[in-house]
Amino acid sequence: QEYTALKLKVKTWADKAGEIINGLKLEGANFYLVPATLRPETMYGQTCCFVGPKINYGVFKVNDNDYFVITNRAARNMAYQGVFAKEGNIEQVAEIQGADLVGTLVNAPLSIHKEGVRVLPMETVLPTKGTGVVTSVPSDSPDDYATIMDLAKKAEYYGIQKEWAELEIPAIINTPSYGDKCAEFLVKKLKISSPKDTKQLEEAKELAYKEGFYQGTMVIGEFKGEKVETAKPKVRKQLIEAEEAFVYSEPERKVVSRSA
Ligand code: ZZB
Repeated sequence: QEYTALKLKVKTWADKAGEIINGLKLEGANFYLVPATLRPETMYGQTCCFVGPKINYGVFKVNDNDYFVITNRAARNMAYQGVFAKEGNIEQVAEIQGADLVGTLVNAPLSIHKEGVRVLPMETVLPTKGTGVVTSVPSDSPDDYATIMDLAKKAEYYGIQKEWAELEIPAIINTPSYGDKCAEFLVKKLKISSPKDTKQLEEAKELAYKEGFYQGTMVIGEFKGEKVETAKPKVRKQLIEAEEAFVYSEPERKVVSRSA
């Protein structure tokens, strides 16, 4: 599986994460949350960044100035992909639980939300996939739409500020069957009422992928008016050239349904 790994630079840490990071005394260092995505063309629509609240994340040294917050498993994969200074070598400087990252403000490349987006909890993040960090695009990902709606509805229960989950969701892609925001359309059509409706969400995701990729047209950004098929590699190339993203591959894994 070949992903685009996106660098979401930390602007301000949530309290608990900040205590851990300050304790490292790495003055002037840059820290990034690094989600892995298959949909670089949707990055204009990022409204938050999800972590699994119970997942343990490592803070890994990339070079003298930069550190990535990802799972240990992802760091081990990256170590053999020329991401870190020394091939095959990982240097972990701290560990932070997902719950302690919630509330951190990060810069999301290309997002319409230039002021940054928040790190929020998502119970269904898989620690065994990608980097364990997920960038949220509620216009085009049914999982993200269902989760963000739930977070806004139960902000207090989740211990977050409601407005963190209420950033504007811009339209990114138009599709003939599902309109401008296919995730919202599909969540309603399949009567999905919670992020725990994993079976329907799996179906919605498949439909959204197919329709978006084969029938979608960009309605935002530099490649507005172009088919998703042609815009996708262009947006990806742009992000990589700007050093805001890099290629991240992971060994093919057995496909296990999320509801299993
Ligand atoms: C942004 C995005 C925008 C995504 C979209 C999807 C969609 P897949 O398809 O299941 O193989 N993802 C990445 N890592 C994880 C994880 N550890 N746990 C849970 N979800 C994860 O997985 C690829 C997508 O699943 C990734 O691409 C990421 O969300 C999420 F409009 O990034 B995506 C119709 C989907 N649309």
